[in-house]
Amino acid sequence: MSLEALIFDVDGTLADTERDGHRVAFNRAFADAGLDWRWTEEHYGDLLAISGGKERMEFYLRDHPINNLQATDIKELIADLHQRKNAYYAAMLAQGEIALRPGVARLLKSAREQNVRLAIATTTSRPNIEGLIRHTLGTAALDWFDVIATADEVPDKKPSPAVFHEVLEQMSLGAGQCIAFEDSLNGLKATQAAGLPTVVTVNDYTRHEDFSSALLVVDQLGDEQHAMTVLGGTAADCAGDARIIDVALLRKLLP
Ligand code: XBP
Ligand code: MG
Repeated sequence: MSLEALIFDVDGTLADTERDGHRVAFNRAFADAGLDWRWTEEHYGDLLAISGGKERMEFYLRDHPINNLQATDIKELIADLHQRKNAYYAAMLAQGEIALRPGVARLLKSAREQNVRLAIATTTSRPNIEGLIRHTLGTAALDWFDVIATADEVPDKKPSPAVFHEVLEQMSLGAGQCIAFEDSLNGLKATQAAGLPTVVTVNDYTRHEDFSSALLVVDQLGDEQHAMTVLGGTAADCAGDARIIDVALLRKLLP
């Protein structure tokens, strides 16, 4: 099958947004709201098993109940905290505090040059992904993506494949014509449920997860300064001693 499109996850894949981005912003929102909640780097790693910032807070609230909070107020509280969190996160993006991972800009640009289409499939909110692209690649880069599907349009979050189904439908492509990029097990479960061959770029929060059924597992996409290390995957042998993931290698990997 010929390679027509690359579909990227955002958090943890395009950029390491979680530990020093969303987590810090959540803690600032909690402090603003007068809550004594504080998510440490380590505990946040466990909380990432829950996809979606609102769902993550709802999950945490179950073990950290707030006195006199009525069930009907919970939704309002979570929405307020999430809005505050995203405002702090947007400010961090605008300050240039969050960079793309090595090789991401390179691969996006070379895919475009070779007429391989681009899309984004994420469980984060639309302003978060648009802010990330705008403040790393520039506003014009938003047009590089044929589809940007977010939790705002697809509330059914990973590991549900819904967001990938949405992307494939909007692009009029079959799963076998695309390669997805993910960093987490929830992400891989979602891509595989949609039938998408997947390259996993692990990060510190996810490198212990079992990605053996992915097409390729690497520590990063790699660039001139940072050669990637192949960690596993069903097509690991095809990668040979490649230093970076480029379109030629992706074409070779595609089953
Ligand atoms: C990312 C998420 C998001 C972010 C925070 O998962 O689960 O919840 O942590 O963003 P993925 P929001 O990388 O699989 O897309 O607060 O907007 O949910
Ligand atoms: Mg992710």
